[in-house]
Amino acid sequence: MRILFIEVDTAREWACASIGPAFIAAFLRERGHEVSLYRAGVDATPEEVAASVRAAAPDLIGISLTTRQWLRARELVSAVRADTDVPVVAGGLHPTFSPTQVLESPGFDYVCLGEGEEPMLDLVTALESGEPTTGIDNIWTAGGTRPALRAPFQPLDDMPFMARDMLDEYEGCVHMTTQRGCPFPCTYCAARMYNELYEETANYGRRRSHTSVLDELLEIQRNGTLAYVIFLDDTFTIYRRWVREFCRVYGERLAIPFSLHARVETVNESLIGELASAGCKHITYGVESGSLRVRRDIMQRAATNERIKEVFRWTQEAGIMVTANYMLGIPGETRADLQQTFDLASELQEYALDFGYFVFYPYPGTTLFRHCLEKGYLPGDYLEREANHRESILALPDLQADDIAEYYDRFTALRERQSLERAGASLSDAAQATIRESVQHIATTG
Ligand code: B12
Ligand code: SF4
Repeated sequence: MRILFIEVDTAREWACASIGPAFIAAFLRERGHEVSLYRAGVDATPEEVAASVRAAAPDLIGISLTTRQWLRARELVSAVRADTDVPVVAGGLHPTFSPTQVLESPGFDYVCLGEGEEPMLDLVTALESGEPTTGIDNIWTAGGTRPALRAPFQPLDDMPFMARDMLDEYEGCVHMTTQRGCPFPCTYCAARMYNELYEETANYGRRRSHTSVLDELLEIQRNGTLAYVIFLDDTFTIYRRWVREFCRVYGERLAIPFSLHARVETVNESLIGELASAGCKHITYGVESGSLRVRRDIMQRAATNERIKEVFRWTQEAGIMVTANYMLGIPGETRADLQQTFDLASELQEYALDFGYFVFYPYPGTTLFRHCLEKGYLPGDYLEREANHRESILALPDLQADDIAEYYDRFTALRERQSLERAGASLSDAAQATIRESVQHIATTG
């Protein structure tokens, strides 16, 4: 069967396409199906997308969605289905946690809840053989009832390597996942909601063996260029024993520069040293708030500011670049908390190469989404509003939208100052203006 995945771009600067379809494509191709990707760039009109899909002549259309992609996807699918009868199946975080919203929209025939490889194979097999598509675990048919869930795929080593042509990678800069799931309880996080989804079946958290990870990377190296590895795992540094052994084998056999995401609680000075020796060049840490109260009591992240500073210092001393991420406008936060976040960010500038700052958006399924719904913080038309990290959609009792906007601007100015300082005062006024403009661009697209 011929399956076409549509990637719904919502910004120009995201280099890679969604990861889920690359796994599903590999899984389906192993079983003889044809899978391709059509990337709906930000400038493509619904009519152009519909025409491209028609030209590809698929038997089934797949679409992977985060909440950010939802509104544009809804428009595109509606246009595509006005033009063709080919069924559409949506999967990913947004359809998993807002399935009825997706299934009630014109053109969506199926939603896949949770992991998609095996359900998608069953759906494709049923469609191909003309069998009914009802009763497939994880696949919710429009007009039908919520399906049962099958247990997550085990062991991950048996999963084929991602189909890299589906990712739009270039120049040997590759994306890798070594695990699925994150054991931490952050209340704003959509990724961890898979743990709850799968609570009744089996543990969602699984990790590949070192051999499997190395084999994939060595295969990429044999077939082309391997210049840089981006580990996408939510928290690469969980299970220190796994990480230590990884550093040993990766350092010996590859030592290609790589980056990863970590939490300050999961690392210590010696582990950071081992990561540096293996080739780690960049770590992104979530700081999120400068207020311990907000982090501990609202976000369920208990690390102290002292711990954060210590880990940033160790990382910098090991020669690894650090990026810090912050959040503004969390329910329960006050202006004084925002000031503490800004103060901590200013202090951490000494160690952090760069930072990201995001206005809180309540993702469906998360603890904080449910809290916002119960407390009436969400506007009545929230389903029709774009999910962005620039301005708050919430009506919060302790914080005005203006406060959040003011601090957002202060973060933008801090980042601009930092870029200018790093670029050096020796640059011309015109060059400095260009840097200011690009920083502004990043700040207004996040
Ligand atoms: C890599 C990544 C990216 C990449 C690629 C995006 C992607 N969706 O893969 C890039 C850099 C583009 C990106 C960007 C953003 N991201 Co991001 N990203 C991730 C990250 C860290 C890992 C994704 C991953 O590796 N998944 C591994 C695969 C195996 O899992 P999966 O994606 O869930 O796919 C499986 C199933 O969902 C299902 N499935 C998925 N698609 C489909 C489609 C079909 C047809 C079927 C049947 C099944 C199916 O099958 C897959 C295989 O089992 C996740 C965190 C996470 N763990 O999910 C955040 C995450 C997806 N990102 C998030 C966010 C918020 C963003 C941004 C808005 C960031 C920003 N501040 O601007 C943008 C928006 C994305 C966009 N395109 O518009 C949120 C999404 C929350 C939500 N409910 O929407 C997440 C969950 C982070 C979080 N902690 O909350 N991101
Ligand atoms: S550590 Fe990251 S991925 Fe894990 S629950 Fe917290 S925010 Fe989500």
